[in-house]
Amino acid sequence: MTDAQPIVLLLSGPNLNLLGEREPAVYGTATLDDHVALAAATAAGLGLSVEHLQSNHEGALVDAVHAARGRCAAIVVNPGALTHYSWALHDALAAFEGPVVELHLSNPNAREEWRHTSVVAPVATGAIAGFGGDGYRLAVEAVAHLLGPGRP
Ligand code: CA2
Repeated sequence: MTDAQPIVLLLSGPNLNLLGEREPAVYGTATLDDHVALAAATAAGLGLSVEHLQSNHEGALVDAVHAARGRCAAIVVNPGALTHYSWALHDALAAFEGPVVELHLSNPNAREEWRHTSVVAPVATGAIAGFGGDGYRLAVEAVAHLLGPGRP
């Protein structure tokens, strides 16, 4: 019998369910399902599994972070616009014991001024931004490196 694979919780914030339908010039033509499939395939190749939740509700994302404590090995989070103002998500992520990778399709620092602040960044292990859908692969690879060879 093999040990269960460590779980990477992938969280997607508000409006990311609309990917592929609008704003292709900024966010590309792939859907969120496409991105989740890439993350899951990357994880499988690295001996990890992915659980995904998309929500347009801040509290649902906070609840998911709480439920990940002691259960998931790492979190990859694209908080959407919550990135820029959700101190509730900041506090929840601060209480998570494993690595946290902040992920963005676009590069918020190259966009409007209000996107330059991330309240998630101070509680993230690191961030991947501006690589489009490839970021989902990069984020899972970063998690695998962070968990290391003797990962949980
Ligand atoms: O670049 C990213 O991944 C963002 O997290 C996307 C957020 C934005 O508020 C952040 O500043 C950067 C917005 C996600 C909304 O996605 C849409 C997709 C299609 C149509 C409309 C919105």
